[in-house]
Amino acid sequence: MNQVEKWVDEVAQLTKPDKIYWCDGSEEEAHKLIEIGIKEEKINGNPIFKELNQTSWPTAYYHRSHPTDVARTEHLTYVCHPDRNLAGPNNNWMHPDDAKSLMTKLSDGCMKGKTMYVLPYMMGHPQSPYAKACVQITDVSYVAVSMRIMTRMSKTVLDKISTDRDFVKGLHSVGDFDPNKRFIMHFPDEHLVWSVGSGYGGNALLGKKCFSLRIASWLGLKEGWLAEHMVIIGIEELETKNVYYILAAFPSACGKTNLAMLESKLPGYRVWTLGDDIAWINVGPDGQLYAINPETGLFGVAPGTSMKTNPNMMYSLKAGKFFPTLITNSAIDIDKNEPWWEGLDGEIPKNLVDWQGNAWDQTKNSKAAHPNARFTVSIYNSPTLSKEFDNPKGVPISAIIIGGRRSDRIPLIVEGFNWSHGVFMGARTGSETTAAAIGLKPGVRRDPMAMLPFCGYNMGDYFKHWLSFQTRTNRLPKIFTANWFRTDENGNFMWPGFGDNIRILKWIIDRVNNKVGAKETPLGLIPKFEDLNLEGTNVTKDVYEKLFAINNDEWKQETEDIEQFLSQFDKRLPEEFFDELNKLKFSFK
Ligand code: GTP
Ligand code: SPV
Ligand code: MN
Repeated sequence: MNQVEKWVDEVAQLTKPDKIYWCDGSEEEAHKLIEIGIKEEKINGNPIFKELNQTSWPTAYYHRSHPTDVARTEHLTYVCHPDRNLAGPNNNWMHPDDAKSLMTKLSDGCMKGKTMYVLPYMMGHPQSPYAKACVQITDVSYVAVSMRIMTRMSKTVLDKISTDRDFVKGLHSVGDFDPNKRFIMHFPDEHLVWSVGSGYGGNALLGKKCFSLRIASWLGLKEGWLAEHMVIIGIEELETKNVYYILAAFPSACGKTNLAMLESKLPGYRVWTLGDDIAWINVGPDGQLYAINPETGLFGVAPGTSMKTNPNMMYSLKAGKFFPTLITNSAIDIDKNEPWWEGLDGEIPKNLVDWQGNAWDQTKNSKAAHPNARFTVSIYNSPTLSKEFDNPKGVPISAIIIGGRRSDRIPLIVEGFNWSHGVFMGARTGSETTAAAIGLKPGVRRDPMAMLPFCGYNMGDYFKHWLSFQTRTNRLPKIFTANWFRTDENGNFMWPGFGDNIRILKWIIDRVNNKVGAKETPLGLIPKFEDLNLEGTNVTKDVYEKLFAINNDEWKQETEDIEQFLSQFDKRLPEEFFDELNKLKFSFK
């Protein structure tokens, strides 16, 4: 028995499945799994999959998750380092021994009567020096099919493991969906994720947030690289044919997927997609930062997605190329057998069932689709896919944007003075919480680099790790902070956003190329009105002033909030941050 077989055998002894099925990731197999999901497996009495209209939505299948299981559950997510301080105040912690015995109890016999699927997959291109071999075990076809879309799943990974030896383990069971028996446990030193009780997204597709961010960030700390919650895009200047690669971190449901597939509103520019959620970043041989996207799929928020906001995504969803595309927890137009969500183009269909399967009554003012309804679609379906997507070396990075969702006080775009100031700007970023996680208090929370729920170790050490790149190379990209979400007195967004975000990306490229100057503020450098191309928008000089306004009282309060947040990292906080905090305090009194 090789080491994978040994591990699978151990897990089977504990979980006691009826059958064990080794997946090969083929299209034929995906058809078979969908069939099983339609005819055999059930959640809450409902079949796992329902076929949608194959004429208007070719290859699309519908999935309804358990009603208590519709988003990540941060309060049930633990990072189990042997030492609590390594996990830090940013993580729930349990001692690995205690976590193991709890999970062993919850997993005993949890696959009785079910099939155990074994999924061998790579995160990253198999030829990439940065890629990692992984095996996930699961007991639901939805996860097996989703992983085929999201990762490079293939039996050849098993050969790689038998020579490389090192592989990342993901053990997943939906259990009985009881929220009281739901845990997502990470064992960073063992390269193991163990998740029971949830079949949803980031809780269940263990190659995604659990491995590629929580465990990978820990590997990155030890090995000198970064695993980040970031978009990777290429911006092509059509005249010169130059492509500038940019990374952008925004918290969950704050615009990454939309930015990744941006349809430029400025002639002369085109955006190429490389990733919409996760970037692994290494210092390349030439000293530049290089990024790869370890995933191959897009697990995106459906509500708000339309031909108006994200036409490239609508094409991808209906492309009918890579099999299959999954739609989870949207509403269904029962006359057409098509998925529907708030914000989709066209009239609201007359006969809708909501995401829980009940006839939808529009007068009741409830949402038909769950606000965190999502689609799972192959990135290879995307008309904007960059030709560098499969480049094992990744792409060289010119700029990093870190953002959040703030209705007030945060300017549209700000450039950091230098790397360490930029890192501080990223670390102090806050964002209003969204439906992407269950049980979060509404309002603003600090979310450094959009990594608060995903950093697999103490964030004090994480900040130092970011700063340490200054000592490794002098070719670091510029860092910017962005906020597309500032509102006016009536609560309306002042910035048009979506395809118009290219106007900000253009300014960033102009800054990278030293083509334009900038205005200095206590927060960093902002664009001069005349350097932004705002032709065809409603953004007047007056709106520009409001988008970039820095109000003393708001910032005095913001600074206090930042200090309070950072103080919990105590002695682990880098020196540089105290200097930056003092500068803020001095500026806003
Ligand atoms: P995760 O998949 O959870 O990591 O989310 P994400 O960061 O990829 O967010 P996504 O692009 O799916 O956008 C989430 C929500 O933000 C949707 O409701 C979008 O319509 C909205 N949104 C995205 N970009 C913009 C923008 O530029 N302006 C405004 N006003 N809203 C936006
Ligand atoms: C997020 O919440 O940031 C997502 C969705 O991308 S999930 O896979 O559930 O984490
Ligand atoms: Mn995300």
